[in-house]
Amino acid sequence: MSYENIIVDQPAPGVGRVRLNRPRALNALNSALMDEVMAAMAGFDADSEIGAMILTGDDKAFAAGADIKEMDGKSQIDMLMSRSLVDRFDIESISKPIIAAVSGYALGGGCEVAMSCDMIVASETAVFGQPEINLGIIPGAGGTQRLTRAVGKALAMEIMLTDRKLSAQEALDCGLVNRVAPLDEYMDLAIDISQKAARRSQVAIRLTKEAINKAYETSLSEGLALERRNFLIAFGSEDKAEGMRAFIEKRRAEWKNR
Ligand code: DAK
Repeated sequence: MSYENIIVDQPAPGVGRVRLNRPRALNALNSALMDEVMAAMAGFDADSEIGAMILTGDDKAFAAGADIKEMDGKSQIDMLMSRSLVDRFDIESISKPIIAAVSGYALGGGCEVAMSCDMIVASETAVFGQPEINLGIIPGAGGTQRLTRAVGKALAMEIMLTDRKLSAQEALDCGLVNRVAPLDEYMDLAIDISQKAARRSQVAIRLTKEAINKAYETSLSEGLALERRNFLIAFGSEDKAEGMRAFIEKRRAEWKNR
């Protein structure tokens, strides 16, 4: 499939990568781009050769937010009736791990998309923020919820009420990102982390991701019940038999993803 707003490749065995490619607009997220991102990710999700995905931009910008020029002139009803950024980036529908590799600006919807991913690897130049307040709107793709859960109320308030930006190091210190690396190394690090997940049993990976995400959605007892259910599903898999046999025989497991 050919795309106009993204570049899709496989930088390492088992790893699919989607690069946002509107550099002149700092990868602002317009409707066409978001539809392409989701189509590419759904393709990787359905591809048995792919075990994990990277979503990235370029060195200057992961994404500077939803496309303000596209939103300008749209009415409330236009936004209601069209599929929004939130609908378009339906992260819940992707079962494989997604690593956001962030360099430069991750602002507004860009920050929200990165936070929707399962892990974030940042370059030292990354800048995170939710500057919607400058436009007279509020974050609408999860910022008030995901950022607050990640960094806590005090810092979330400062970021969203005063347009306080976070450097990569600050984002690391407050738990928003997993890792920070120099600009010329962050992508290799994201690929390395992706491969570590891609090499595992995809049955166990999928069940683990579902259970961790549930921790944000539910009470402890419901979360524990889902974990137990997923544990038992994993316990019945061919990969469980192989994983335990390989340990006992002191060899590397060969996953069937069954
Ligand atoms: N949209 C459109 N174009 C953008 C853009 C954006 N978000 N950000 C940058 N650009 C464009 C600029 O207009 C400029 O294009 P030309 O004028 O050259 O044609 C080009 O990218 C380069 O930008 P600058 O010249 O401004 O570059 P600088 O290095 O000077 O500044 C900057 C970089 C990132 C500080 C600045 O560009 C900036 O402040 N950008 C806007 C950041 C922002 O406000 N982001 C939040 C957008 S609002 C929804 C859910 C969620 C959302 C919407 C709806 N629903 C549920 C319906 C999300 C909303 C948002 O994200």
